[in-house]
Amino acid sequence: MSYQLLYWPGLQGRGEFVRLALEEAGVPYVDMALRKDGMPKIVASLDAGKVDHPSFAPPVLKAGDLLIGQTANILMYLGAKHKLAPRAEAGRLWANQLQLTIADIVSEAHDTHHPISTNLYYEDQKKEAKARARDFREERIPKFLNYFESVVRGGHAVGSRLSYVDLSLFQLIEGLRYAFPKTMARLEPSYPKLIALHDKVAARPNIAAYLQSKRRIPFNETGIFRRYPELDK
Ligand SMILES: N[C@@H](CCC(=O)N[C@@H](CS)C(=O)NCC(=O)O)C(=O)O
Repeated sequence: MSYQLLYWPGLQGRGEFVRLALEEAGVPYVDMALRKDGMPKIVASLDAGKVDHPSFAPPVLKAGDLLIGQTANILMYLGAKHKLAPRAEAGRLWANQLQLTIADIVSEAHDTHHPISTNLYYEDQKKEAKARARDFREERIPKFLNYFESVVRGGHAVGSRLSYVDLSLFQLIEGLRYAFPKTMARLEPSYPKLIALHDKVAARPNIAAYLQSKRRIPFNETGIFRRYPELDK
């Protein structure tokens, strides 16, 4: 079975957390954003008139007859299928709990450039974005990263082997570095275990190959992690 990833074209966004799991697992998948007939399928996955389990927003994964939405939910599915999560209930729940916490900080990172409304341009909420980004840099990044640092044991976030949570923590660090380079340069020395985990993930053969490939869309200012120098200090 080949998976279909249904996600917006041209940006990493939340789709990237799913791509990393698919790439690490080494399973074939079709990135529907790259196909001519992709967009109608992406839009259909959100439409109750067209599919049984419509998602509110992408990413969505089509796996055979299953249509799965919500990043953490997709990763829970892939984790079980491709040995990217523990089998036992306690481990599965722990992985999901951490992934949902990653989703929380990802939403907050998004809100630094869209603090008032997703439907307004960044340029129309710049003043508020500055205030929001300041709080994110000074309070929220340290609070979340302190937490993640505290749960990394023996080089992994969940148990003693690689899980999809490690892949997502890698992506979180990458995204924060892109969007807030000065802040991260200052903060990173406080998070040696997270940075070691990030580096270990980057060096995994499938991930390293993926990062060098054209499939890895560069960060840009349409994604979640955006580099607006005025929001970093
Ligand atoms: N909680 C969802 C959030 C999904 C989400 O917000 N997707 C974005 C793209 S990254 C989107 O298309 N949002 C449209 C909207 O919220 O109206 C997840 O983690 O998958």
